[in-house]
Amino acid sequence: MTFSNLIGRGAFALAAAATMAIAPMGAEAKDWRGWNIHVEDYPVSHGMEAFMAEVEEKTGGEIKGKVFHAGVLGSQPDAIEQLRLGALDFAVFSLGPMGQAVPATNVVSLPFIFKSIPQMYELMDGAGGAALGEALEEKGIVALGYYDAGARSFYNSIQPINTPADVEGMKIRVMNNDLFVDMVNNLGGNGTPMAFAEVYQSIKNNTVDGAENNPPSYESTSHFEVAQFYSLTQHLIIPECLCMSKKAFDALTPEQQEIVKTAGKNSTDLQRKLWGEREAASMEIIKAGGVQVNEIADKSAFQAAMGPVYDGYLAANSDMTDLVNLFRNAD
Ligand code: BDP
Repeated sequence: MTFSNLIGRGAFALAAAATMAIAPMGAEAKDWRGWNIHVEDYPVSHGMEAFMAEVEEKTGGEIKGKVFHAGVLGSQPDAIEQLRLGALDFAVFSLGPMGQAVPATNVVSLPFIFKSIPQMYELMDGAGGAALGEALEEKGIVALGYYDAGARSFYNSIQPINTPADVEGMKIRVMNNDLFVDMVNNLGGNGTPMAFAEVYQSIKNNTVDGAENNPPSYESTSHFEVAQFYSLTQHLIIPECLCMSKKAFDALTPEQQEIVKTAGKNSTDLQRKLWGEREAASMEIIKAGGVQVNEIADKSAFQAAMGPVYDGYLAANSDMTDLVNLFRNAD
């Protein structure tokens, strides 16, 4: 290589570097990473894929990305931190284990706080969701929409649960949040926090007697194969958040931000529709798999047992009183 050739290359490299430096912010192609705890064929997963596809298409490929399913990028508590730091760009999180990072979200982890799924939609699409959105944003998370995760009910390998007395002495896995430990303990059981990925094995080897979840998660994880009593207590309705890293969101142009918000809304609509279909399908699968399902027409004994959970929570978090009342007193 001659000397003048070398000079020529150097000048080219300098020119290229200068072009990159003056390119407008947000103009470089982005390559997003999305975190998901669920398997690929699941309403959350389809919602996330649709979100990414719409963002990719509408930005003409300026933003590309990949959804990593089945929790391969780690547990939810770790993923929340990564998202806040910008190491992950988007995710769908249950608001259940979000309380530690964003205390206001604990309001939806209070048992029986919502009266029904339609009421949950109304609150989350209105004042309730807006209040939680602000709290999330203060912690570096942008809520683009709230997905449906139905209602959670208890399942176990011992017996049907019809009254709180049936929970007596049972070791029940819960998501990582003291409120859920308190919830099970106030029913006379032993609430045991544990990562989602460990539950199947723990029920199988009797480390725990059961857990609690919505029909699609109970089915998609095969927990129903090892815990064949499903009792429809429906004690928790916990929405999920299609969340973006505020760091990643703030790095977008205003046009891109609009595209992302619209895609978030569209994917939420899609996920909610798919959720209803999957719930029905999951109930069929578990029944065909030998599960004994029992309805609980009168849930008042379970609700009454939750009084101390509310009292303890409000005593320790008096600053949350107005927020709890906003949800609790809604029609
Ligand atoms: C599922 C939620 C998921 C939770 C899981 C759990 O969709 O986000 O991680 O429950 O129980 O219903 O851990």
